[in-house]
Amino acid sequence: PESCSQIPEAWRFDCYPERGVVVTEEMCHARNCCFIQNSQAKTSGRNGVPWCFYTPEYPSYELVSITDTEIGKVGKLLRNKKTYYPKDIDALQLEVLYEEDNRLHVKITDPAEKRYEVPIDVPVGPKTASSNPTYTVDFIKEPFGLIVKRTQTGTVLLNTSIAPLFYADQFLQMSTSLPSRFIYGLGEHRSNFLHDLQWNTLTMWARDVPPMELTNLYGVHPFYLSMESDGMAHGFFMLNSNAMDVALQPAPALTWRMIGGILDFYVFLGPDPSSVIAQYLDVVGKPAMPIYWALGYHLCRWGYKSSDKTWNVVKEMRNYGIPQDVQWNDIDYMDRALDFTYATVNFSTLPDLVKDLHKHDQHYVMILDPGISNSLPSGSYWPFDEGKKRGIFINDSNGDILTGKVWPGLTAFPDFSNPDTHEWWYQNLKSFHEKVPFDGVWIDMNEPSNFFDGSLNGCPENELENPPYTPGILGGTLKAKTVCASARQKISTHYNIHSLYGLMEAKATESALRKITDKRPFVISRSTFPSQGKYSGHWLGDNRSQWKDLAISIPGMLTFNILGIPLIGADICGFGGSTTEELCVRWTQLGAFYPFSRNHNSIDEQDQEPTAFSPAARIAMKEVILLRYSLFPHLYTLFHHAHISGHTVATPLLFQFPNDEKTYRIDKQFLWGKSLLVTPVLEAGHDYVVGYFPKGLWYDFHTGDSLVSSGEEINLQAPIDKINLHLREGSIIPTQRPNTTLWVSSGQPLNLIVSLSEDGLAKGDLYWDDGETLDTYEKDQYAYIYFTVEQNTMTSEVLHNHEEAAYITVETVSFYGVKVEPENVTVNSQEAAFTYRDNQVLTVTDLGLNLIRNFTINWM
Ligand code: MIG
Repeated sequence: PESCSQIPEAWRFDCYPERGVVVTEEMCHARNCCFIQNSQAKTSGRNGVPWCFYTPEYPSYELVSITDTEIGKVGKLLRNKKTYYPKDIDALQLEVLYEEDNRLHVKITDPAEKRYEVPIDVPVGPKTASSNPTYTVDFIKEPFGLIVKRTQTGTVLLNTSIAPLFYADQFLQMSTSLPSRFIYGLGEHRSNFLHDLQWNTLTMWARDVPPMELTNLYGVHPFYLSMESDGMAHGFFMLNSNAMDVALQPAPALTWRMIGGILDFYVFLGPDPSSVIAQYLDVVGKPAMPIYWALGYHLCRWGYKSSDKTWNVVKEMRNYGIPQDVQWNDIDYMDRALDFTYATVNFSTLPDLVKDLHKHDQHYVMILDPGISNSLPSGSYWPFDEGKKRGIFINDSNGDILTGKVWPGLTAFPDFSNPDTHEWWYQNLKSFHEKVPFDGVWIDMNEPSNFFDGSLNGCPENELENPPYTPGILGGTLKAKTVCASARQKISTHYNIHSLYGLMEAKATESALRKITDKRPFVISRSTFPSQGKYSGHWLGDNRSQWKDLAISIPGMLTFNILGIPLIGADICGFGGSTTEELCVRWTQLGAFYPFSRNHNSIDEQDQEPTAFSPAARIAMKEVILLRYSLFPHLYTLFHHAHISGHTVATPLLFQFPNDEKTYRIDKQFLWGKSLLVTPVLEAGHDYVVGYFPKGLWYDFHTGDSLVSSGEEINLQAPIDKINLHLREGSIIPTQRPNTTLWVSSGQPLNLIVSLSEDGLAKGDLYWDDGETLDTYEKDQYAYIYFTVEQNTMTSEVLHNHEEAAYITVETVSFYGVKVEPENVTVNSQEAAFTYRDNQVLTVTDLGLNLIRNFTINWM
């Protein structure tokens, strides 16, 4: 019809999203859609303007009733024309829940038959509607649509009426307009921090593959943050774990396309970006408080051929005085790649190595893969024998244990959706811990990864393996490099819970470690799902030793921070390929500011530990790791705020400057918390770096020199041994004299760094506890100190006291931006020693102030 051509290209919603087909007019008309061919060829991932798109009057659901409930509305939706996918669910129930002033929850379900729902704990909403919602919800009857607006501004945050709603057994589709082109989140993908809306489809289905653009990767996070045009922000979370596409188009608009489950989503109203994240994490769970040494420097590689080789690396690090908290081993340590074993010949000294690490206040983490060998003589491998007996493995659709293949050869996969599996996993970990007293666990290959597609015997032909629509999954099928979709697990088919494998394994590992060590568990997982931050951190997977991988690690790190997994980093110096000395120095400088800082390398690549390079490179690396260690009190405090308030640790600039649109694309710089700006060198051969400084006063962290920005790019010197760090005006950062382990370092005196605002104000804080006891905040076993400066007076106020802080003293305080040289400085009214430099830095020294007592410092 003529109306087709009137639909602007950007607003054409794809009626034929199937991959690998060239749509013809005939095929399109069979779906009753508009067909307009354009020059762009349709290819996977980036489709271009669709040739086949919905007509404005395309049949959808009709809202036939809507009534008020205590907490919102309940409605009934009916469809009277079939879609082109089988098993439409013709009658749906709509529930609109006004849960909080800043949180709307909507659920669309099949009232006739219970469908699969994601088994993560979300808050049970209140019984009554929030009293002052910041949103309004309007309903369009026919075709059904939902419009959510921000009351204050009238901005439309969600409008599902722009394309038809689908709700078939294996195809659910909902589109919405977006208020701007600024959208973030939607992991896990390799992309810039700001997503591209140019016909960009992000597919989600957990997958083991070295990160590349436009493919589904290890984790699945159907959450986005969107900036509105006035600096306000909102978030949207689709609580669904089935394979899906999220199609972005320049309208701007977004389409969710899922192959199962229900429509269950939340809108978070912020209105600032940090509040959006906190509200999201109220639903899925805030991140765990890490054990202190998790924030140290970690060394790992695939290909340490023996425990002695591993041990030598540790010894060399010690000899050079390079900080190291944790040594890791990859699968090399295992006997024939079998979980819960160690190679008796090459790794015979492993238990001694671990004891030696402990003696030096260092820690040990080893890898575990989910695949459990199923082909050893019966009676010789407890994990399989016992697992089989207890029925804890994933079964194929016939009910037999599914056979896959991973490093140990043919394997079975534990079904972590079964509580019995958690008990079995714990018993395995516990008995291994008796032999090798490891401190944390690295869980890899948990997409789950399988060297076969499906299983040794392939997969059956059925509607789970070959759904009517398959999202743009790498490999084209659900079973690609994983287990069969129709495999059976305790709570559902693998089809539904595939992307939860890493989450469930992390949960089992976390709870096992709690029982074994009675300390905060340290778990790093490759595959992740919303709520993961409660149980583990994550690393960005198999990157390469290339400059572009260095740069792209920042958006990865920022994205996981907004997804509630702040314990995140990339393999420092790169995993695959061979690094160069310059790249590795620059990567160590950036990596010193990853919340999770680990150098990791692939097998057969050249060594890349800091000890493997020239003295100059080694010293540059040592310096920046020491810098990280000196910032530990601040970093630890940031994790505390992440844990209790859902803040980010590594923060996108736009979070602090939402009214400065220039920050919306920035992902080559980032903040720690609210005020420490990191501007790393990301290119080869550069001894300078251009960074953007939002309007205001900034200070060079190292020198205290001030810099006034009008909101501009500034060219900074960056010789090979320097990382640029700037402190925003108005903050106070606790630092500490560093040492080679955090155990020693975290007992050292503090040096507070104060950056005065134009009006001479500043504030900051410190959270302090013993670093490893579970739930110290919840159990009141912590100290919390608040620092402020006004009118030339700094006050340290102990808001919550605990003896742990009694071991710490404040030794020096440096004030940046003291405009007039003081004549006199007093500490608790007593005269004190100080120095003043002509770059306006006042340093008060020899303080020896106990952290558990309030104090004041005044200058005149
Ligand atoms: O198939 O354990 O991402 O960090 O070194 C490769 C060996 C399996 C993939 C992980 C990588 C690890 C490697 N593993």
